[in-house]
Amino acid sequence: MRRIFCIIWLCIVSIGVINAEDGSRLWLRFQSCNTATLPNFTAINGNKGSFALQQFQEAWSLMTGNNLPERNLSAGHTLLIGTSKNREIKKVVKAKELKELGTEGYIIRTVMQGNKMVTLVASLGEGGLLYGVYHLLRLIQTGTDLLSLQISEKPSYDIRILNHWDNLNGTVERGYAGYSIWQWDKLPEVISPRYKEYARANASIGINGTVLNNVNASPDILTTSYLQKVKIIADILRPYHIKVYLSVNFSSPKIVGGLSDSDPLNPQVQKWWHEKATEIYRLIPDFGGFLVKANSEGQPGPMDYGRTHSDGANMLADALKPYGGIVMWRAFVYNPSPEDRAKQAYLEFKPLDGAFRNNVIIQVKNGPVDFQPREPFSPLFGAIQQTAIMPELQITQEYLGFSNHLVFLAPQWKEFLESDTHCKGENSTVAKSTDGTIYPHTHSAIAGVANIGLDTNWCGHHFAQANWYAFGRLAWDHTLTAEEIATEWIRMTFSNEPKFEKPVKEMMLQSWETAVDYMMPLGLHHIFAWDHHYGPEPWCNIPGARADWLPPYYHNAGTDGIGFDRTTTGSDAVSQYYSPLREQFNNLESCPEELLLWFHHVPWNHSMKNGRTLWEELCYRYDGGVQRVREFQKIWDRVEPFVDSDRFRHVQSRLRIQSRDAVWWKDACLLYFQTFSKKPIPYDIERPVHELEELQQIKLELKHHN
Ligand code: BDP
Repeated sequence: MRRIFCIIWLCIVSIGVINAEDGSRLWLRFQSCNTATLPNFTAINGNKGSFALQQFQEAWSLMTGNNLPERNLSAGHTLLIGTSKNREIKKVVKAKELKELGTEGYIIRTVMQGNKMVTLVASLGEGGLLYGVYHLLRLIQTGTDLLSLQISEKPSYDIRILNHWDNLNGTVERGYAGYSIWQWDKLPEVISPRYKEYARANASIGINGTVLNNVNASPDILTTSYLQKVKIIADILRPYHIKVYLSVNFSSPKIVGGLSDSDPLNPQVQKWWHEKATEIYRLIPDFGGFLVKANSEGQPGPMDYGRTHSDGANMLADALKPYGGIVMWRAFVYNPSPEDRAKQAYLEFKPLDGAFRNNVIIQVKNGPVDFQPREPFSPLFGAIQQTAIMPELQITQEYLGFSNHLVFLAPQWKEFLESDTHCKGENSTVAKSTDGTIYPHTHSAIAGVANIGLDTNWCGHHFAQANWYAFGRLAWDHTLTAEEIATEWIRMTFSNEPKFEKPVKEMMLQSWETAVDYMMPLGLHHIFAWDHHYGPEPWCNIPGARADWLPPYYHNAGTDGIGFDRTTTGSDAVSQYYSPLREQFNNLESCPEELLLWFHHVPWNHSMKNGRTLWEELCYRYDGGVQRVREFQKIWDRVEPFVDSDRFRHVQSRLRIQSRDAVWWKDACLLYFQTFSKKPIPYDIERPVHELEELQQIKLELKHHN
């Protein structure tokens, strides 16, 4: 009776606040007015003092107003949460089963014991238990029937890590959700409540590591006073099974340590790193390790001293080794040279395959150039065999409309993870070549550049939360489909109402291809405005600037056609791929049209598979992108009855911006490329509403850009 009263009361309260949803609770709203979807648990039991059990109780009391009574298995339906050491668990689950799933894996099962019903969450370790509890809570939140559960899970990747590009002064490089959540100036004394909320959100999706600071790293992070602040954060994240890592500046021994250089072969330098590692581990015994951007975009590195990437990485790896730490060494390298930028990382790293210690992982962006709206996968995937290699995805939308555009990235990441590298014949996907299936290494890992800031809703755009969510879910299980992930997220973040879920899901699933179409269809890339990467500037030509930082380098538009010739007669980037991919990409007819202008310089009159000329197809793609954003606006307006008014209005106004931006992209690109193609824009598509000259005058002052 009391429970029913509480639920009614909670419903009244939540209806009262339904207009005041601010997105701060992410997908962990635990708001349940619908008693029908709540399981009929009557008691809870498990390891004494278990953190996972506490987490369940917290969520349960948000949903029902009460904690579940803790008592031994009794009549009714007991929830049992325990590790393999728990007596009750031992009765139902074989130790071998749990062992096979490792310390992060878990089993969720509903069984009958006599007349007692038991739903159990079991794992070898506390980490797995926590993940199991969040899985169960997800099932409850999404309205799943718990009566016949038979779940066993273990993660695809060992290390599932966020990379914050957060600077120590509180700004966030390529961050579009306000200032950094790490309030360095207030630490170690003042502890923001956000740290704990952050930890819980990450734990709920299986993220188990975080790099706190920008890859363009300030050496200050390794000073003792900063390390003491880092320790506080690590202490807060620890119960949530999240390890802290740091980006380090390769010149730290010289800058922080006062040494004469930072040469990795200098014994003084090696000693400095060893001592630094000892200091760090004294403060943070489970410290994860270092992330390093070296000899890339002006950052210092071993090559400053005539050494190699492996000399640099191995020196750091040796310092961390005694404590179990790892080095994530980035392969994002390119120089102003006549060589195609897309080829450079491979040229630099492929010869070093096998030269790295086994606690080094090479971190490679999904595409060979940068985080463009669409790229082929980097040819390093599959090609590096003796050294572990980890994908780096970009959650923050640096190249996809910041926090103004609704772009759900799971489809992009799925396309990447499922790309077949052919490194060991057919079905050698990127996922399998990095998760330990094809090349077993000591560690497997995947990183995502975070989109989190101090904004109330964490990510700027309410729908950008879905990308944080999707990254965690895919890192945990890369076989999940984008649709499954969207379903879970929509149900927990907004509503289980099918009239909301269905259209919104369709919109999310189309949103990435839509953005590709209104920005850079058919393999176009990097035609952004100089530096801030928001709007279109395919014409951008700054005298004296590095060619590979300018759009014409990538699109090569001329009266003869458009696109980057990376075939065997061009830059020959195709040859960095395994057969039969290299032949497929090399041939104009077999190259996937989505990547056509990435690999080929194509005449305007080239006939596409649907019979249109390339020029016409380009026009239809841009226009299609614009039209679909307009559809998104309609979809969103129609679901208004199912959304609280704050989030409704917020998303509605962002879609208006996106719609205007899509037209801006279309007009800018088509009018500019038309100066080369000299062909009319097909008459059945929308006419440009801007003048090219007008668009060329736009110079955005973007306040979030650092
Ligand atoms: C580019 C970003 C730049 C980053 C760099 C990197 O524009 O801000 O520092 O990548 O990943 O995409 O190191």
